[in-house]
Amino acid sequence: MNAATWKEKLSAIRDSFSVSIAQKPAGNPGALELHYLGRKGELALLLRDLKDIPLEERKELGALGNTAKQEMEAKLSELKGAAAGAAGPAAKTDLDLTLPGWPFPKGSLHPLTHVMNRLAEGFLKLGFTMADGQLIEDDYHNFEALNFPPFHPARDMQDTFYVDAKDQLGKPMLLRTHTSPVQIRSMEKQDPPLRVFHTGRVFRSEAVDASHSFAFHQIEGLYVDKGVSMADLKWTADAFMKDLFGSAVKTRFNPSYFPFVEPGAEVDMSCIFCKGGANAAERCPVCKGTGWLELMGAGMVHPNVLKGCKYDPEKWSGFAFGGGIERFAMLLYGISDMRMLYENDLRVLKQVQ
Ligand code: FA5
Repeated sequence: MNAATWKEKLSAIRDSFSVSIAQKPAGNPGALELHYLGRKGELALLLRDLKDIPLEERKELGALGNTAKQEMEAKLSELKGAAAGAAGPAAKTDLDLTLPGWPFPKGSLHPLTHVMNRLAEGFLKLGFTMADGQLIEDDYHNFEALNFPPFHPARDMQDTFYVDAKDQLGKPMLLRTHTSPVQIRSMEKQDPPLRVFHTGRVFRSEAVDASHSFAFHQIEGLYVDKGVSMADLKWTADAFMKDLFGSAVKTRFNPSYFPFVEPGAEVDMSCIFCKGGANAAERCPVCKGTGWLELMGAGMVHPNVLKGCKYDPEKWSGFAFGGGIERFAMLLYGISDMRMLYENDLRVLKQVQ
């Protein structure tokens, strides 16, 4: 090949490269690069032909070839930049990773759930296990097995919702009025000794006011073993109150009546607001100046209840207690009206998290 032919070939390659670049502004720059500048590309092969050209002409042609190569490389890198820009937001984007995160409101547990979880933690620590119960009960488990015979006046203490279904004895089923049926169901399921607690919803046909609801929550505890006494009940009630309200609180027992315990008691706790009356300059509105708050019912399991569950009362004894969760929540969070716990007003819920 002579120098003139070589120059013509170089000029043809440059022209065809210019046409290709113009036709594919955002095309595949890699393919063009390979076609013209690759090891077996058109320009590379032409440059290799220089070896056949006489030395004195070769220098000039070599310089022309190198200039053409540099121009092509410059055009190709321009094309690569344009292709990257067209590839989308990853290459060119408005995303600003330094901006703060999108505000996402975090949910939290309802105060009643929170209190039930705290109680559960406390009783699990004392060696109690969590027992199951059911919201729709039969007359036997809610009343009769708990020593409330039919027409017993104590039934009047718990105004009952009946549902449109009958139990195996043909008696109407009901919404449980307290968590005490869990005592019976636990003893039916398990031989003594046993130590269980349960938290859950109960229902009474009552007018709603600041301290009463028709659906509320209770905790129930039951411990049956050999030689269990009132002293064990007093220690457990005291430990339970201290765990929830702090080690400074005191507990006291007042005689009371529930058909399923004998003796029965109301458990009072020293008022956490006026510190048991000690700090009350005026009459405390929460404990009404008495220095004590009534918190739970409790007592030693009645022998009739043990017998009904096939536990021998000569061999086994036990204590049981039950209290209202709403009452605990109101005291813990300083809520004066129980209805606030059911309205789900965020202004209240956010204060008691
Ligand atoms: C009982 O329900 C017994 N089962 C407690 C018990 C268990 C006694 C084991 C002995 C042994 P009482 O009816 O007092 O007892 O209710 C217990 C608690 O439930 C009350 O102290 C109160 O805090 C709460 N309570 C009762 N009625 C309502 C109501 N209408 N609304 C909200 N809380 C209530």
